[in-house]
Amino acid sequence: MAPLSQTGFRLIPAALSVGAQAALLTEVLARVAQAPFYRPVTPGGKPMSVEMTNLGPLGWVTDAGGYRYQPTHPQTGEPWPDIPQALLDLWAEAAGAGAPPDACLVNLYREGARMGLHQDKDEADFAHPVLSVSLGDTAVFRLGGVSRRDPTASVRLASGDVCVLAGPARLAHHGIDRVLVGSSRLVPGGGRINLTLRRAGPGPG
Ligand code: MD3
Ligand code: FE
Repeated sequence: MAPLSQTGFRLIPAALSVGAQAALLTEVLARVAQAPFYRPVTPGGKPMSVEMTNLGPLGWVTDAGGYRYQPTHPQTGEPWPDIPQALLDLWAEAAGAGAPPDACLVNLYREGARMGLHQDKDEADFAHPVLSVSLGDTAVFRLGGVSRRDPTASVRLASGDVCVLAGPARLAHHGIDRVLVGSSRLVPGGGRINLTLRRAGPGPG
């Protein structure tokens, strides 16, 4: 693949100040109290090392029934809590004036959690960008190309960093190789929280 800067991958280092990171995390954790983190199971039956929950009208889930978006928490049966306004504002600023996000996946990486190389292909329209916010411990992120065999590059994502994936990068393979334990003190109990905003469903825009 072409250099990262030409693929539609945009990293905005320290997009959020330390104060903004803490305020956002407080808003997210208040919602997590209503929609607790749980450990999803892949369609093949393997528990993921990353714990997850969602905010917004739609949430990404995986279980024996496959990968999909659904409006309710798989364990509580309740609708997902709303997306904090600060995240909607960030999307409008950084991802553009298109359709607003309808899904925010919240990934929790405690010690040893990782995410294998994959593509995000469960959304209705790949023309919409994806925006990710990193909070807490620094992650070693791997970004490849649209083909699984394309070369990959390693990028560190630190607390407060935002990345926007648009154009060809929207369908690039990517994953989290590891998290640098103890590199931040932001997340209570340690680790890393990643917020991924997406337009998952069909509809306006
Ligand atoms: C590149 N999450 O939830 S965020 C995921 O840090 C996911 O938790 C990772 O991959 C995490 O699906 C990476 C950065 C990211 C998000 C979406 C992308 C990178 C992406 C979509 C296409 C290409
Ligand atoms: Fe992904």
